Amino acid sequence: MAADELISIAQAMVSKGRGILAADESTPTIKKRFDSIKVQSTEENRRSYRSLLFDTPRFEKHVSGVILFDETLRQKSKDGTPFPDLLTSKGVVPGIKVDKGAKPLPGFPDEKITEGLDELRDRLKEYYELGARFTTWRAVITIGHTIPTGFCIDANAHALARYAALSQEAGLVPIVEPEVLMDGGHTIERCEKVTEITLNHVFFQLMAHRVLLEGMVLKPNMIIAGKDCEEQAGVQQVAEATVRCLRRTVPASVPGIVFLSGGQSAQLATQHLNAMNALGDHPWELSFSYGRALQEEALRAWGGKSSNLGAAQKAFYHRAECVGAARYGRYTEAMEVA
Ligand code: 5MM
Repeated sequence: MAADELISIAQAMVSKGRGILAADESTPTIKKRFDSIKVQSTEENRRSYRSLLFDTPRFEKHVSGVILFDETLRQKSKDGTPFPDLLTSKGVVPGIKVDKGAKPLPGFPDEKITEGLDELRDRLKEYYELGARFTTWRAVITIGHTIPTGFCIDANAHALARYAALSQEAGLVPIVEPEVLMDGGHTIERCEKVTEITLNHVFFQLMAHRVLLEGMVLKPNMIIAGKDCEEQAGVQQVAEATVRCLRRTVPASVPGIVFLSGGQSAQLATQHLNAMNALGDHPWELSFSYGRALQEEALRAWGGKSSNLGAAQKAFYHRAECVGAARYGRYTEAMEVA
């Protein structure tokens, strides 16, 4: 695959004012989301819900790409259009989650390693044929008293780099997602230190595996205190710490950084991104790849009822518009009530 094709896909994914919708919940995760609104997780309900999102009028104004799960990549809209074709026709790049989930790392209690490298080359070939143009692989780093260990960080960084190199070989832009979890009572300072070490290891491995940095996108966590920490930092502190950490670790050749929301509320995830972009010029685009923060309001408005489709699309569009404004540092609280 020519490098210029990878570079132009990566640039489209982080184009100005837009970001990525993470709709790649695996079957157990989407079940949890549906349980929260008391909707059964059947294949048809999952298809209808994703169809609602992808059919939202003008959502492509704020969304540059959508991450799909294997099942969704093979599903169709009501008129029979395969979802990847529908998204492509709207100028939205379809992507696919290719990892097989984070599993216990043997010998390292409470730590995880993401699996899925076996047969990946064959799966990538099929995903490209089905219309995907980018991939994601999520690694999970947990903070505790004696963790993360250097071994766990290294093992995950190595797997991320193997995956990224294989994706580029198949003509697919890899989103490299090392997530330092918000779970726990750790301080914002600890999150910053662990994220800095993690990103350093990840970029060391990416370079060692000869991954084209201009043809990839990074999806990290923001620098934020653990959920159970009593001292939660303000929006400005989170923005400054996150940008500082990224400046120390992410080469300027990477075209864009798309944050995960990681359990933050929709509004807070919007405020944090806005504050980072308001800080001024950065070497990379600072964008979003939110799952829960983009979907939670729409999911609640939908509640599994087709009669609520319009309300759900309105809620989804509104959040996409707010986060789209945050891409320029132009989001205001007034947009929440507008
Ligand atoms: C961290 O999760 C990713 C971003 O979503 P949030 O913005 O809600 O944090 C998300 O893309 C995640 O990778 C998918 O939902 C798949 O997760 P599972 O746990 O099903 O592999």
